[in-house]
Parts: sequence; C-alpha cells; structure tokens
Amino acid sequence: MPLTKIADFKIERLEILGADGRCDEALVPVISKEKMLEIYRMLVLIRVFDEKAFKLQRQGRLGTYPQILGQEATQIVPPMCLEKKDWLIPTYRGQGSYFARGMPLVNSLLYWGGDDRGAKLPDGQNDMIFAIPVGSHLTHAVGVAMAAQYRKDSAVALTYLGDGASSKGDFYEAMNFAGVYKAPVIFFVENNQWAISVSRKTQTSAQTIAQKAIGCGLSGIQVDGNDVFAVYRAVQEAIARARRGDGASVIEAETYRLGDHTTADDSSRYRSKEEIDLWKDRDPIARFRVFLTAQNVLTEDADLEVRRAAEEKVRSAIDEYESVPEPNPLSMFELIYGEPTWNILEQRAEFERYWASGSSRRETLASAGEGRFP
Ligand SMILES: Cc1ncc(C[n+]2csc(CCOP(=O)(O)OP(=O)(O)O)c2C)c(N)n1
Ligand SMILES: [Mg+2]
Repeated sequence: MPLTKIADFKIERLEILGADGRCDEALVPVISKEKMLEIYRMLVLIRVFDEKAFKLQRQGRLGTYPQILGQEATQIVPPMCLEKKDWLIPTYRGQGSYFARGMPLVNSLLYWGGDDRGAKLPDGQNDMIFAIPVGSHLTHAVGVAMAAQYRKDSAVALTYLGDGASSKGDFYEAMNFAGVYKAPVIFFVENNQWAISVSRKTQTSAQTIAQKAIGCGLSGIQVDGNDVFAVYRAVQEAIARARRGDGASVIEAETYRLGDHTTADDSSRYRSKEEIDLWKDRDPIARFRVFLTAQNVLTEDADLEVRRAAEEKVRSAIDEYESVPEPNPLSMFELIYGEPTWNILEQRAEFERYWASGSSRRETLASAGEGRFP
C-alpha cells in the first residue's frame, strides 16, 4: 500500500497584481475607486507612522517598537474587509491592522511608550488587545467566533499569527476546535519569513503553512502577501464562507519583515543584505501605486497630497502622545486582581519606597534610550 506523497497535499497559491503593476484582470476583486484610494491612503499612513515611530525610539522618545515595514498590505487589507460587528484579534506586530479598524494612532505610541492606557480600544469596537505570549490568542479567537455563532449574530473573527507562531501547539488546537465546530474564524498567517532569527526554512518542513489546514479539515490558501488584490480576494472569500456557516479557513500570506524583529534586534547578524534587497523590489505600496496610476485612479498631485496628509496625522498623534501626562506606575499593581494578594501588596510597598527615593534613576534610564519611564 503506497503512502500518500507529501506533494499530493496541494494548496492553491493566489497572485493577481504583478511587481510591475500589471494584473490578471479576471481575478481582480470588485473594489470601487473610492475604496481603492482608501486602501492606498491607509497603506501610506502606516508606512509614515512606522518610519516616525522607529525614529522616536532611536531618539529615546519611545520604548521598544516592532516595525511593520514591508508588511503594509497584510496589515491593513484584511481588517478593511471586515464589518463593524466582526472581531479582530491580531498580534503584537499589529498596529497597522488596529489603525485600519479605527484605533487612533496615539494609542500605539502610548502602548510602546510604556503607557498601558494605549491598550484601551475605542468603546463599541469588537476587537481584542494583543497577547505577548506568541500564539496564545488563537484559541481565544476561536472562542470569540463560537460565541458569535451561538448568538447567531453572523459576526466573524479574524485573527493573525506569524510563521513562528504556526509551529505552536496553540495553532493546532485552535484549528482543530474550529474545524470540529465550524467556527466562523479566519486564521491569517502573516508569513514574514522570519521568527526573530529563525528562518522560514528552519521553522517547518511543510511545503506551505497553509497546508496545515488540511489536517484539521479547514480550507486553506497561500497568497502573495505584498499583492493587495490577492490578499483582499482571499480574505473576502474566507469571510463569506465563515458567514455562510461553512467554517474556518487558513490564509498564508507571504510577505517580508524589512526591518529588524524589534528595535532591540540587529538582523544583520542572521540574514543577508541581498535577501532584503530582493524583497524591497516587491514593495506592496509601490506595486499598488503603479496600478492606481496606470488606471488613472491616482495622479501625481493626489499622491503627494496623500503623503502630506499622512505626515500631518502622524505629527499630530506624536504631539498628543508627548503631551499626555505620564501614567501612574502604581496602576500596574491595580489591574491584575480585584483584591490585591499579599505578595502584590509587598511589591507595591517596595516599589513605593524606590519611587520616593528620587528621580535620578528615571533620568538615567531615559537618557539610555529605554523609553520615557523605567
Ligand atoms: C510563548 C512565547 N515564546 C517566545 C516568545 C518570544 N518571541 C517573541 S516574538 C517571537 C517570534 C515570533 O515570530 P512570528 O510568529 O513569525 O512573528 P513575527 O515576529 O515575525 O511577526 C518570539 C519567539 C514569546 N513572546 N512568547
Ligand atoms: Mg515571522
């Protein structure tokens, strides 16, 4: 009895918009000109935000920050396919996806500046703040989707994970449960080729990450993640399936982390400049811009205006961030339990003694670029 060959577990790959801006007309999703411009404005906004946030960290005005440079299409297109009632459960590298859902820019600056008030989502927004332990939110996303299913409100849950997180047990458990209960959830794998210093090749011997869906009875597809149209089309189809009650999907979007893992990393120690240059040529924004210009949806003047408006928005978010009074550090002892336990009370007393001992340590840390607060 011959064993099934690995190659027989085949997953489709979707590419619509080429690096030269040309596209497969038959596959282009139906998107109004206005919506295309809205997508373009959001792409530019998060790139400008990312550039400025990186510089703020280098100037000691922001704490450790995870860049999203190069991943703009995978960050913003999936949330832009959601309806208000749906749920977004992203990862720590998710500021772009939160912004696309309407989170103010200042929230992300506050968060990465060490102020947990940045983690407060706008009222009425059905999204969840991210979890730092990699992959631990995936089972929560399935729970959220099952709750929507139970309430029959036809909402879906869109959750993100990285190539690294796709090796975690949480992912398999979440997929398995979602498969059995046909939970309306979309697992969006932002495969940026690296999990800190672990390459995609070292991560798994599976040909694609999307094919992991097969083992759990889910639908799966791999897409070019720097192709706005391919991401849009795959996510829309997965959402429609989930809303119809046909169950969960895995979308693996291949993209690239052009920056370091975070501002605390130095990726030149584990990857080559040639590799980075190769991916710079596949820039998702440049590719979409070529298309919009060729279709006369975007003129050169309008493009300059998009950039100017983005810079203005980011500048005003930075002003707001830097004018917010520093948070009360004692709040870290208040947000864990309703009634503090004895050891929390002990730690609080110890911290109060240290805090009262003067500001010299605070100043030292700030000047070392560790952020605004110790
Ligand atoms: C459970 C757990 N283990 C390890 C870490 C440390 N860690 C933070 S990010 C990361 C890599 C994640 O890579 P990937 O899932 O590909 O996401 P990316 O950072 O590339 O967006 C690791 C190992 C963590 N935060 N949580
Ligand atoms: Mg990764």
